[in-house]
Amino acid sequence: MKLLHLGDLHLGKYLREFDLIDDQKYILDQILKLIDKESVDAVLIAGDVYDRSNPGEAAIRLLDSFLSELSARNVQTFMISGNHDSDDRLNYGSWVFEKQKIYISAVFKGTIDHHGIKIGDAEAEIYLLPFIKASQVRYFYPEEEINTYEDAVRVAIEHTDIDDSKCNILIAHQFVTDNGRDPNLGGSEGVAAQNVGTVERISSSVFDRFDYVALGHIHSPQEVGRKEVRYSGSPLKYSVSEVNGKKTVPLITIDSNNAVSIEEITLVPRRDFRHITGTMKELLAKENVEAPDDYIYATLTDEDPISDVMSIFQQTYPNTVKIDYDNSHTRAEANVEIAGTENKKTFDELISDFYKQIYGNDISEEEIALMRMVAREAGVIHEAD
Ligand SMILES: [Mn+2]
Repeated sequence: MKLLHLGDLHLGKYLREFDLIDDQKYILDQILKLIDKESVDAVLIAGDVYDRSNPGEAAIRLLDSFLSELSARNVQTFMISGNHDSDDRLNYGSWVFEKQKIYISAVFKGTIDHHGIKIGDAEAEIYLLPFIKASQVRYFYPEEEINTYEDAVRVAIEHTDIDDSKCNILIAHQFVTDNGRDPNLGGSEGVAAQNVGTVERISSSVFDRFDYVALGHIHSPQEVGRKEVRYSGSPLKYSVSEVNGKKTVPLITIDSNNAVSIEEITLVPRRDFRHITGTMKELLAKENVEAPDDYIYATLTDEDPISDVMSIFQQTYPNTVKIDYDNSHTRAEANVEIAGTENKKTFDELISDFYKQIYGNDISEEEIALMRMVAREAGVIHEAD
């Protein structure tokens, strides 16, 4: 039996001003081709199906056609909601869809929904745990001590009847750590690691009873704690910070002895999202331009800012997403910023230090007065500073 693990589709997402719906359609078509090629029996979708709780028509149509294509192939679908989805909207029609072997769990009802799947000699039980918070589980079990998301998931598992002799597969959408070690964020999750409270972190060990855990929430593909507990990652790069990553999708095979094996398959997008670095002249030189339809993040090493640089770039690379500079000025600024945050120095002290670092001698009274005036005009400091 073969299962394909997907997550964080974020249908309807924009990359800055660029609507990604055509790229999403393309990648779902690639996934359907992969399903045909590998004779996949079931697809697991681990939440954040849509980018927003109130998805647009194009996103709804895209999910509709993807599910229809799966159903037409007799591929079973198991889908949960993530933190970006509206539970009730995603749950719409779910009991009707079950007749087509499309299983959706978007609303937590006290125990974890599960469905058996048997293909040839291989059998598995698929558990669907939608994104839950501590309060949602506390509501069902007021007598239990539930303070953290980990408590919530543990209690939900404890109250669900699980036959350990079977091959048990869980689909979940949570922030899962390996013994306190955070997963590597893609950057487009809508959560910053420093904002994730200890309350929300869940240790991968709560999933020890499961033979495979199909996770959603983190957009970089990776395992957490052991290779059978895994984030599929998003199928496309959804953030500038993901330009250097690669998108893969886990294909899980379960044999007749219930043994699980995992293969990571690379996804090739219609347009990649790439980071290029150099002077504008180098980057836009004909011989250096390749795949001009790709999404581009350009870092310019030119010493002076170039006016209207975005429109110049977009004549060659129409899908330029971001342009920044890496030159002596930006590096100096970065140094000042670091010094400033570390020591909370005054403006005068920062400028004096910086001056000394660059020129090797102290800044004069006249020069510092000039710097103060410029900084005030630029809005960096105010009269009171
Ligand atoms: Mn997500």
